[in-house]
Amino acid sequence: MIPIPDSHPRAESLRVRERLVECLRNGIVVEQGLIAHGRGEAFDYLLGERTTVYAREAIRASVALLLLAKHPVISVNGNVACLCAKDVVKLASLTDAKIEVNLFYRSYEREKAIEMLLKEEGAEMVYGVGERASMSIPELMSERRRVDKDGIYSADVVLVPLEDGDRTEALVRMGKKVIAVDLNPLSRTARSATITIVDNITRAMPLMVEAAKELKGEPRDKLDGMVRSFSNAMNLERSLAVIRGLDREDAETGLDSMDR
Ligand code: PTJ
Repeated sequence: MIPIPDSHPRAESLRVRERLVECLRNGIVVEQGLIAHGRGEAFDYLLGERTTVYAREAIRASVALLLLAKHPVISVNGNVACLCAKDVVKLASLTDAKIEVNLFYRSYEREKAIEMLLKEEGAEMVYGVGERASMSIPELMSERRRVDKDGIYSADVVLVPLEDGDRTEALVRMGKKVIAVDLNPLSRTARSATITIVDNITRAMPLMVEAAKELKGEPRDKLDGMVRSFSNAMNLERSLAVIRGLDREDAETGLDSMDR
């Protein structure tokens, strides 16, 4: 890993790249994961590399939905494991969610490497590894169709950071509520999820953990109100307006420069 001086204007972004390259070398991330991250970076640049007020609204509604769920599951792929394994474990513990490995470029070796990383960070049980992923999501052709009977298959709410559109649509068709984290507000995933957080997972996941700590003790009707009053279509339009430089409300809050 090359030393990155704190004074570098893109220091954080460069550190994340280094981490992904390290994860490519140790078998967690696939080459395509670096390309996917590059696409995400481009949108992040346009968003100002900060969490917008709209992403914060989506984060709170998502955490409320996870806390209300009977069988919540957090789906983990290579990039997510690499960039936020610790926060995945924390969020799962706070919301009583299961953790399932689900890969687009599936291999048993990667599943085991990701399982081991999650366990190093404190996960007790990791679903979806090897023979456990014996059920199929109907009408889905990719390797992502294979899911765990006791995990995603029987979940009512699934958090799918960095997802592909096909599976999001298929999960919604199965009657599940889907929470996506995607920097691209135009993606099919973003458009078809129940709630989309348009933010970098490296910022969104720690904020979800904080929101879960805060909302955990709240009454169900309050959480329910937060979910009901959230409109994904409107939130995406607002995120898009930020990208297009048309949104003053977000720019004027100054929240992010204080919070980070
Ligand atoms: O580990 P695997 O085998 O499951 O493969 C994982 C990748 C990411 C390669 C696979 O899911 C894939 O090909 O993803 P896509 O279809 O390219 O979608 C990635 C989406 O995530 C794009 O819309 C990006 O804008 C977005 N994205 C990338 N990096 C980030 C991100 N969104 C939030 N935070 C990021 N850091």
